[in-house]
Amino acid sequence: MKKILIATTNPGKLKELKDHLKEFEILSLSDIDSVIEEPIEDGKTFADNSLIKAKYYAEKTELLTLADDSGLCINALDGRPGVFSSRYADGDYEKAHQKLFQELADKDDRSAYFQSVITLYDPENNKYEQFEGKCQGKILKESRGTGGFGYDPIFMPSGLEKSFGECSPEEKYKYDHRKKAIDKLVNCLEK
Ligand code: ITT
Repeated sequence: MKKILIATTNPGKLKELKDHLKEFEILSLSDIDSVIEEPIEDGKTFADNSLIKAKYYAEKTELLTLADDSGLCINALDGRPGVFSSRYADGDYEKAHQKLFQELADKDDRSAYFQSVITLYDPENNKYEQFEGKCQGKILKESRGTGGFGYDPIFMPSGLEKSFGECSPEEKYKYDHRKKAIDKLVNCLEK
């Protein structure tokens, strides 16, 4: 069975990625003996930051490593918070939701999308592949539900009449960006 390190410090992402990769032997950062300092994510795009993380942890651990860089892009805010989604929240998502409601208060266009770029980095051959997934939808006027993580309670995907925060994990996986990227990765590994 292929062994893959999922290099994320985000427990919500880790849970979802584990759900999608049941046929692989999965390690997470907590399974690594030494504590590894987090890399600096100074890329301009999701693809840049995804590669920075995957390469960094792969070289530190010498394991086949998967990293996800993702975020919420809001059209009326020129794609913000985008690659800064985690930094925009700074650990307080309740506050981040309220800040976004304020920023969107005078905007008619509430369309937005989640994007994920997953990198699988092989340190033995210094090779990597990237896989992308997007989920279109809109930002609600109030938080709904307590499921998921991050921006899930304020995002309603196109085709559903509820927020990701109101969805079961299985419902979210029918629509979400990360599952789309993972499907492409699994397809590639099976070939
Ligand atoms: P790692 O870099 O260690 O993986 P992180 O949380 O900092 O953890 P990112 O830099 O990729 O990861 O930031 C992703 C941000 O986008 C973070 O604020 C998430 O909460 C948010 N996000 C990404 N996917 C999401 C999803 O499916 N539902 C809700 N929020 C999501």
